[in-house]
Amino acid sequence: MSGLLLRLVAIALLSCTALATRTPVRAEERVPAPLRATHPMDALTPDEITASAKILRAAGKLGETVRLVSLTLEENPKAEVRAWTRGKPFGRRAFAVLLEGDHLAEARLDLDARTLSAWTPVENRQAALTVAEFIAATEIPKRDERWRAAMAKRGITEFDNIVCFPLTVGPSVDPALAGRRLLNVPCVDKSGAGNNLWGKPIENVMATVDVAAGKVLRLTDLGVLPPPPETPSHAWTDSDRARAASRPVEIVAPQGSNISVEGGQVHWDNWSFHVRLDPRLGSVLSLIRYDDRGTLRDIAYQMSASEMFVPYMDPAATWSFRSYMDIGEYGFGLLATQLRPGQDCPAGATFLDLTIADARGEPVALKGVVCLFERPSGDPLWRHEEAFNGSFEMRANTELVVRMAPVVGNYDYFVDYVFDRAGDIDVRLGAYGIDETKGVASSTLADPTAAADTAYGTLVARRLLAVNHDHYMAFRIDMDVDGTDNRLVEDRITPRRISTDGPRRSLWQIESRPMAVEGPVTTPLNAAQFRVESVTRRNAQGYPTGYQLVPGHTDTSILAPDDPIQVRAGFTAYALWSSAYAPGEFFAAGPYPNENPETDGLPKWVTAKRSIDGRDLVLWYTIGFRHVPRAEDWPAMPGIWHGFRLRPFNFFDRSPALDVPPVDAAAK
Ligand SMILES: [Cu+2]
Repeated sequence: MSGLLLRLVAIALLSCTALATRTPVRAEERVPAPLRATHPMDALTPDEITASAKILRAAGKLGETVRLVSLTLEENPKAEVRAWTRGKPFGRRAFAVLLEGDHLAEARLDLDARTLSAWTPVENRQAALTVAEFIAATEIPKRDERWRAAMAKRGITEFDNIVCFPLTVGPSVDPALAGRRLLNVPCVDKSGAGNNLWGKPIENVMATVDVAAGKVLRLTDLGVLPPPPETPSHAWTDSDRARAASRPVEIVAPQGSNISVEGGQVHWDNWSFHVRLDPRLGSVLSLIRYDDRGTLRDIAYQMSASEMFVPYMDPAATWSFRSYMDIGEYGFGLLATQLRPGQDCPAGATFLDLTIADARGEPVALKGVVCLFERPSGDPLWRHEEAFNGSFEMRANTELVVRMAPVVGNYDYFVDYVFDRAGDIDVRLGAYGIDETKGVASSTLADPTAAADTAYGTLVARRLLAVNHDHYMAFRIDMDVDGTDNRLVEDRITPRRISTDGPRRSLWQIESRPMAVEGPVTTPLNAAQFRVESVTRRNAQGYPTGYQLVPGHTDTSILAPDDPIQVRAGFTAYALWSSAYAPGEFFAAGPYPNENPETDGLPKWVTAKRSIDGRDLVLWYTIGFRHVPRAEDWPAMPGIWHGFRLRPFNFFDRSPALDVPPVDAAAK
């Protein structure tokens, strides 16, 4: 969790000096956070954050002992935002989650009237952890006598090189600990470590901390285990440098960018959308529209990540709770890292600065946390060489990428939205970083302890195991295909026996079936195709205009439904769900997954079985993949990408990409 800690400390330091610290990396490519909202979907501006804190203080709700867990834009009603046109006035509202001791509450603020419009205490739920709590929790064990004694048993009496990583505790199943602000805190020894802190876990010792009370409630010690002998590094200078440097290969736009960014409003090719950074969800794309020969057509009202569930597969007391909800417990936007020009994104990319609120309601600038860039995919967009007349036509594929990279402890995630010139949107999740590691007795499979040690993971170095786990990332996709009146259709690929005079005995046909009510899609995703279609518009051939969701590789959870960590992650049981649109339904595992032992969010909402036939509907797609670690993951993982695609399906009358000029057209 070292990256997380550094990031949190950086945010804490930034918040002291707030916006004065802003120093552009390359001013000409940077788009500062808007000082004034010019679009209803703009994130809260620095002034609005300050005004919100003032309203809360005036109402007596943000005293010295109160912490703001989050302060975000409260979106205006969807119908209002859809009808809004540039230059028209719009209302501004904010939503805050506040914590005082164990008391959690939600506040709704009217920023135009400068009033607190609603105050709602929240019972029996724990909010996400705050930056201050994480920082505090790193030091709490070091003050505890039991923890010090456990360290002394291991010969550790100086703690300057001991780094402790606070971890969320998963569902609260121990009545003795119920209602407390808990973190489980294991530690590592960073003596001699360079940039990799994951090589020397002080295994088997873990403090369970009540961060509100500032004390250790319980110390778990499963026995002394000598630390792994090696100090890993992923610095280039520490590699064997056996590979010669290669000549550069770059993405450049020699005549300038085709991307236009104004505030959060983006235009590229025929696409337009709004992008903002939400502290919890990360990048949020809204009002995704396609300019079809002068007519702006709706495709999706909003698209964002919703929740990320990462359960580990080790039953030890110091591991079994590890079932992180990276978005609801930590926050993807809060942990979004500054993207480096020429490294994370091409040097000529456009970088967006964004502003969030700290625990006291001060605005904090996050620099360059979203980038936008074009790239040639290297593949054709379309092509045909006609053997019978020698004609040849091809169009090169250029894409627009919208990227952010949250670092959640040991993991560096990339979330990309990729737009092409034929109406496709690829949503991609990249997983990078470092394996979460466990100290063990074995160095190789030849050791007598190896069978037991490797039951739940893979040895990646001497006495170091990388533990098996899953990643499930739910995306919320509020489709509006040519308006809000849509339906979800399953085109079942159905094999048929046929009896003809010829040699054929079988073929397949499409059996289309609209989904009447919300819920999980239980048909195996490879046995059908799934479309969201308009009930109000048809294409030239008479088909309802539609967009297809093309699943990628996906795993669903195979944990037992009564496993407490699965109970709160019910959305992972199926890869694809639908729900009726309802304001406020953003989070697949509910608004407060931290410590929650119950099912909340998507699986709970859809028990209402609301109609989605001809209504405003939302798709939920979870990218799921199991991670059996391998030697090559250590000490820094080469990334792996998974995703899904939205593509037009009878949305247009024919290929929308015929008018893309040929590669050599500019020269003619
Ligand atoms: Cu992994």
